[in-house]
Amino acid sequence: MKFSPVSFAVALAVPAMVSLGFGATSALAAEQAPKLTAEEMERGKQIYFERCAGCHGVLRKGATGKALTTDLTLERGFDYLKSFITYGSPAGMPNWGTSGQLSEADIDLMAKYIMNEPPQPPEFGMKEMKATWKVIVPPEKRPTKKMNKINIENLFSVTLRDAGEIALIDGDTKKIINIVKTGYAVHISRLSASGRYLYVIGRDARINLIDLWMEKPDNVAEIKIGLEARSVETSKAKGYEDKYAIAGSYWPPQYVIMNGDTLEPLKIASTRGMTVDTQEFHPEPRVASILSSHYRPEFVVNVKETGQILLVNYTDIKNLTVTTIEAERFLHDGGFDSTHRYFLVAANARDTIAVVDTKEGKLVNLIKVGKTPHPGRGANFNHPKFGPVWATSHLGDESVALIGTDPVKHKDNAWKMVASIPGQGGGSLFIKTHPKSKNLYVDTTLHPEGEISSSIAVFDINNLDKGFDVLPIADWSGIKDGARRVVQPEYNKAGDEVWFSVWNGKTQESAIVIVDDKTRKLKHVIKDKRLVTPTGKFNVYNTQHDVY
Ligand code: DHE
Repeated sequence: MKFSPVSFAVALAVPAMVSLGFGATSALAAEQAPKLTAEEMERGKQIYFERCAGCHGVLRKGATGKALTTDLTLERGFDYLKSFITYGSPAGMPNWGTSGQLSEADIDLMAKYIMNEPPQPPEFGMKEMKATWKVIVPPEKRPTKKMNKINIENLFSVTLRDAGEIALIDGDTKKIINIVKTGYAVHISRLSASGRYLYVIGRDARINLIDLWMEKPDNVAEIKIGLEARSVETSKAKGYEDKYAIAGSYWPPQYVIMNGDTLEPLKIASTRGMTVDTQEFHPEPRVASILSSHYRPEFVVNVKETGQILLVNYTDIKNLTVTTIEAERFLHDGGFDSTHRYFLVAANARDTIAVVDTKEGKLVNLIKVGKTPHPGRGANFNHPKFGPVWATSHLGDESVALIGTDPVKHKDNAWKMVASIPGQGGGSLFIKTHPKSKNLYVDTTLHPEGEISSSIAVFDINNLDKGFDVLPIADWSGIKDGARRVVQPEYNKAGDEVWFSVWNGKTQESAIVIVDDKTRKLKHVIKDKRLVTPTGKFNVYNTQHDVY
């Protein structure tokens, strides 16, 4: 199979074309648009949610993908839209037809569907959340001490994207401990401050709370906090350990603070508001990444379309104090520097990294990097010349950008791009190192060439100018068929091995390949028919302590 699409839309590489007004002329659209039956509308809605909304937005106003409002789609017309969906574009639209992911009939339907006004999805408030909230094992019935012999700190929570599950894998024995049913296409896993509770959020905004102290770790509570979501995090400040969880949604555009051990929803706040640049109202500013400050009792909430970074103080959630930082539009993913004081986040469609001082609660700088930065949580290391740096790779070009992060001993390098080094290619999603490692790994998951998307570039941190070695991870897995995309390096707790997903189609074999960090040689391959489409992997200790 050729480069195959992820609903991602590589379209993250496309500069945003956002029209802020509501779709042109609903009445005109209704007249001109091809008619669809109620059943066809339903199917179109489902496909749009699963494949398109992540990049183009529920209201189709565009962000990381282009706007698809009816003023634009009606003008383009059916044939143009159909061929665009079928073949994709070099700028990043996946080739849904030629990759075999959508049938011709579905593509016909989708071309017609997007010429019709988007149905306005319903709001999702306290009543709706409470109706979905289930406490499966109440806190008083849970273990009072760890009931298993698992080395929890070296456990991995692995997203099984298309199965609607996660796999809990023992990092020491490499054995699957449990497969837990979750929401649709889980996005991330996060840990409570103590490391006992694991929170998992699906794209359908369902959160599962898993208790790692149980004999066999499993779900103890769940809730749906909206219709579409990507982020969840927990309170980490002293005195608030394991107390609160927060989740942000793409639709409705809002975040919710919950009880940490039951997921009971306590407070919902909308993110609708004004954009930081043109100061216009935006009806769908989605919540992208959320981090938990190590310096103050605050959540750092990144609002994509408005470009605001909200510092949400959770000491008094009845009288919520929120510091609104004007950053840059199209905020997406990011992480802390090595001291955990500064937070660096990609405003991807603006080719910018925004830096926030979480101790002072202020914007430090906006730094131009390469085309469409996509750091995941980024990579921190000590550069022999520039001192402590944080690095990001890019979706839109092959560069790896290094930003100086030490304003005390390396003042001249701080909050600047101090170097940009060439990697294997564009289409990179994640970059990773570990405080104990001398290696920097950069994936190229969405690169159009199979050889590049199925391998990893690894740099020697002390000799970055020397270039990189290529590790043929997918070949090492022994899997011959499929796109075999290699995605998201993740270290074990000790920092001496790195786990990579070999991500294939739902009906194909996938694997996890483990590399010995010191020798860069293959150490182990995990294969199991239950490992359906593994993508993100979250080591408990590293996720709990923001080690990256
Ligand atoms: Fe992600 C993180 C959004 C597609 C794997 N992804 C994130 C975060 C956001 C986000 C906002 C940060 C969460 C946080 O830190 O709180 N991702 C989106 C999208 O909107 C997008 C582009 C399209 C979509 O429809 O979802 C998208 N993401 C993907 C994928 O297709 C990936 C590669 C495979 C998958 O499982 O869906 C994918 N995203 C990930 C992973 C992380 C992530 C593994 C966490 C990285 C980490 O190290 O923390």
